[in-house]
Amino acid sequence: KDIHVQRTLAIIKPDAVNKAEEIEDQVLRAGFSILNKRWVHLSPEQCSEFYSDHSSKIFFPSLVAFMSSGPIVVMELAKENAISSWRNMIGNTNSEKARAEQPDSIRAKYGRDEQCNAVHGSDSELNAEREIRFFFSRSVIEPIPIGQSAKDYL
Ligand code: DGI
Repeated sequence: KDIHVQRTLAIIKPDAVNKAEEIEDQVLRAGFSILNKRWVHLSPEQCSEFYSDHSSKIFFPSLVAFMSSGPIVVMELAKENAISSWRNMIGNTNSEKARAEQPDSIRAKYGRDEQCNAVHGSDSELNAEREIRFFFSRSVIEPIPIGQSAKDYL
């Protein structure tokens, strides 16, 4: 049988960092390895770069403002079929729809709507590679030391 270990990028967004430990527990219980983890607070410019695929969307300015509004937890995850596995575990982009169709999903439990939806997951191998590189192979984003809790930082 073909076992394909993949890597993906997960983000706990500003609206859910107060539940970071709870969410990380679920990540580990689902069988993911956390290869890398950082707390960061992105500038609006960095958020615009991260979401550049969405720059023409009507919601882009609002998305950038939200994602730069506070600290986030960024994790590089590994598992068999990590990309689809994590996307399936987080549920629909719209948290209300996630609650209707997949009540045990992360967005159903921790998200509010289609913008404040608690978590991010890469949607392809190409994007996973780009996103992992964005956070873990540059020094321009100042890290908040791992181990510092959200409430110490906020
Ligand atoms: O890959 P996803 O995060 O599930 O969804 P996506 O790539 O279509 O959109 C990226 C993010 O942009 C999403 O997590 C939240 C935000 N977004 C998507 N659709 C809307 C939106 N934000 C607002 N305000 N309105 C939308 O319709």
